[in-house]
Amino acid sequence: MTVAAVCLVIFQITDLGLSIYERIQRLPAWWWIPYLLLISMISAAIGWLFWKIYRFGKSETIAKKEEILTRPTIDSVREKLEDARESGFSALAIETQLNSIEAETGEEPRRLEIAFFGKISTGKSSLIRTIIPDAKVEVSIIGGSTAEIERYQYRLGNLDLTLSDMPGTHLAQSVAHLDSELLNDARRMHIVCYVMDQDITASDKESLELLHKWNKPLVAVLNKANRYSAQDRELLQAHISAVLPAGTPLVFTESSYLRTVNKVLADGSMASEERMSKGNVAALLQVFADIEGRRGELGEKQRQALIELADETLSKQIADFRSDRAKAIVKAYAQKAIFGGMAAVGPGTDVIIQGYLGMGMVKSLGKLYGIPIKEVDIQTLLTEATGKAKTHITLLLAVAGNICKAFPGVGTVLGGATHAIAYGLIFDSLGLAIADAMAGQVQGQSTLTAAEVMQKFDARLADNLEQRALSLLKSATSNTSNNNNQL
Ligand SMILES: Nc1nc2c(ncn2[C@@H]2O[C@H](COP(=O)(O)OP(=O)(O)OP(=O)(O)O)[C@@H](O)[C@H]2O)c(=O)[nH]1
Ligand SMILES: [Mg+2]
Repeated sequence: MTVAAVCLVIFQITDLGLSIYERIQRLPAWWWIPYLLLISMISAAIGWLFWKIYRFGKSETIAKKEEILTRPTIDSVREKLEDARESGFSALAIETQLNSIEAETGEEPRRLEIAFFGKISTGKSSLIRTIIPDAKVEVSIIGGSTAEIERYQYRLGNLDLTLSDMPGTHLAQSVAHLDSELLNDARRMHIVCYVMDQDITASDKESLELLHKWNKPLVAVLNKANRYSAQDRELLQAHISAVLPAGTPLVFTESSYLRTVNKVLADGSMASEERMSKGNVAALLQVFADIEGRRGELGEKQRQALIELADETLSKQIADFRSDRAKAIVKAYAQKAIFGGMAAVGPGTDVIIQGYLGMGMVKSLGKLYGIPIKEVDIQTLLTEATGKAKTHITLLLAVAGNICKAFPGVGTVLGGATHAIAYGLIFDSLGLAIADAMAGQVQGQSTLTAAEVMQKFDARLADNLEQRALSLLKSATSNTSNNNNQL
């Protein structure tokens, strides 16, 4: 049936096309050439329109991805700070940091700071002592000898370098256990020498990938190379180079270290003696010498790293600030809901949730998170929340009833206390769910969906209810007595 219909349509179109073609042939060229041109232009325009509609969603997602990948700039960090300031946030330390980063714009760094970073006991301190023999560097067979970053000044040709001896990334099995402060310290330096003393491990790779993701110029160092035969070195060279982030040079070094030498004395007896081995850091020094011409680029990368660190610290501080404020807002509204519940003529969740209280809470949270939500969307959200709350109301009333029984005086202090506490729990759950959903949104854009909020609301309505009801009741009664005292 369908095939027949399709064939019929094709025949009709062909028939129409042929009859038009026949008639056009009979017309003079001055008539049919512009006519065909017009038809092609209209078809091209329609085709282009369809293409645009088809590409619309896709190009937007690509644009969004690019936006996410764009690295922050001083201006974007300032803008973020400005937006958060509108809800009462301030971060003087970050502003000072931004000012000092800005003050150094365009200048090539006179001194380059190189971090000696890596797992415990790989020989970071020994390497520095080999490069600068007079330096008083703490070296120990027991890991953890370097507890804080120690800085040593070193001049190589025309280059002024600061070699920074970092504490070993202690027994970390993975980056998740790494001291993030330590990683951030490494991130602030111009170059990171990642020191290993064996084949590259999974945690080495994780650290290196993280540093590479931050665009940090890296040098991989395989120290204690004297422990390996020429053949093993070749295998290590091939294996490590294959997994290093692109463009990372790998050098083999041997630091000078205290070794025990046994010798035969003149009387034939044996004696052991401790001697400092010579070490060999020539390959590493060569890499350092080669960076002379890269000062500008290294300075720029370090500046960018500082901006990114400031941006991350700021985002974290803003998130903490908003989370604290959101909790305070939700708590205040939950208390208002308790008093609203007591004042209500008859128990009914709709009046309270969909009334000015619910509206006020969502608006306050939206303002705090810089998420614009239309009034109609708030209404939809609150209607859905009311429906959801109704499905939980029996349980909520039971929990609230138990709490009231445990505090017999409450019934007299708070009339209709059971319903009031249940309302308080609903507001507390809804507010925290909205705040949680808003915290995951991109500033200034509203992609907040009622479904997402309802999912979180559902979880909150079943979470630790007794404890939360108790704390709501305590703060409500203390507020009541405060109010009474004030009267
Ligand atoms: N065989 C050999 N041993 C070395 C070499 N370099 C360092 N060592 C020994 O490795 C041990 C640890 O050296 P450190 O320089 O303290 O290592 P580190 O990486 O600074 O250690 P932490 O600061 O504790 O993380 C010491 O016993 C050194 O003597 C080397 O090239 N070859
Ligand atoms: Mg050390």
